[in-house]
Amino acid sequence: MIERFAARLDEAAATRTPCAQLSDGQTLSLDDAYSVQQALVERRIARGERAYGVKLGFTSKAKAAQMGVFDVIIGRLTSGMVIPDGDTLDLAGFIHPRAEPEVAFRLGRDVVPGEIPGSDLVDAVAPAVEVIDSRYRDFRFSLADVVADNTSAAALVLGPWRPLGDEGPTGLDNRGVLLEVDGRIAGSGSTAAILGDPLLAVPAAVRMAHRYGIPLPAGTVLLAGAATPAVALRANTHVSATISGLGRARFSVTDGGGA
Ligand code: 0L1
Ligand code: MG
Repeated sequence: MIERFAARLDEAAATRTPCAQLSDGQTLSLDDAYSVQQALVERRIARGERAYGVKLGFTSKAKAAQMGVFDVIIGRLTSGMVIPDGDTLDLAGFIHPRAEPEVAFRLGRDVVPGEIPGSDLVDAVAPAVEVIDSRYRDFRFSLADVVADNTSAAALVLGPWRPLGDEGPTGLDNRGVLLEVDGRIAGSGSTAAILGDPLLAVPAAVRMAHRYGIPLPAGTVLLAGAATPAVALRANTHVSATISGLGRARFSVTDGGGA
């Protein structure tokens, strides 16, 4: 069942054809869903991608309440998902992608299995955009479905890194966040929407990674969660996320014909 479900999601992504939810007509446990996620990521690795990082979902109280969930979920980022800052995303590679502004952290050392991390674990912070793209029809899913679908992970853009601790006197817990499309505000909020303080994503990610056997070596990138609702991407637009005091991550969107 695990391999069959992973194949269905993999094919949906490869053919840009959304599929039915895995939980339609049958029970999918959360543990099985994480096994499907693992099998899905292994398919990407087998095709030559590298493990790049992890991401958290449902870190905002509003989104978690909407889904009726009480804990974060974890997904995996691979090298093929990375779009260089300022580069282009081609809509032809996605089904119905949406962008959300995030804070990214980089781990400065390996996480030892079972450890409870201290503040020395993170060495850098950056503004980021995550592109999510559900492989399910109409972006509709149960909790287990979205976990199996690697938490809708599809692409990411990172702005400039800066050493953690060098981001000014005010901490990261209430920074202004702007998501702009063609210079117009598409979303605005505060980093407080990410677990109350995006730094709390670090122990949360370590806890989830331990639970599901995900290695966290030095250099792992962690997307901490969205600070505003995600916006649907349209062709021939320019998207940017700005986090006050951290800077900006940006990209252009084409439909294959150039922006
Ligand atoms: O990164 C996210 O917050 C996505 C979590 C999965 C739910 C969704 O696709 O909206
Ligand atoms: Mg996200």
